[in-house]
Amino acid sequence: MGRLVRTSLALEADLTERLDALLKGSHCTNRSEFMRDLLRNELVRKEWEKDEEALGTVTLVYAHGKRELSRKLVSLQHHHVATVLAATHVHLDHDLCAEMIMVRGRAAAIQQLADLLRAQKGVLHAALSMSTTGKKMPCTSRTGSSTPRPRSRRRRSPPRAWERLCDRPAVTCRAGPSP
Ligand code: NI
Repeated sequence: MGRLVRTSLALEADLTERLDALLKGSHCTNRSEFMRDLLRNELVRKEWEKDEEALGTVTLVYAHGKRELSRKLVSLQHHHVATVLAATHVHLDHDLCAEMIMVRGRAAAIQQLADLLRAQKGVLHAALSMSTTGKKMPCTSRTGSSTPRPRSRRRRSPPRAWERLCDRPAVTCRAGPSP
């Protein structure tokens, strides 16, 4: 974990009000957490801009009945086997499928694969979620404590919103007709 350094910011009053309004609507409990998240998002954006190794998820919604579409989508993933880590397929209804494809590799290669998948006839929507491998991400605890307490003496506070989300069981598949 990184060493915490206290710093101060000079912001115009109206900008500070906007910051606090954004903070209220977020999962963060204080300005420090909020600023850390903003900075991390900016660092990830820079990693993508510089075409560094990145992590992403491509979400596709498509009509599986479209001629040859399912085969083409699988074929594209096989041709990018160095970057595709895993894929989850969900049958949304009788006609529609969703696929979440987790990808790791150079940012441009991930973007290219997402663009190719999006361009296939029958794909109704495609979204690329850009994330990071975390290798270059400064790491601190969300509570601001840089030294974790021993496990036996650690008091368990009620889980916060983001922790509750992490506790949800992962749903990776739903019963339905095969494409
Ligand atoms: Ni399906």
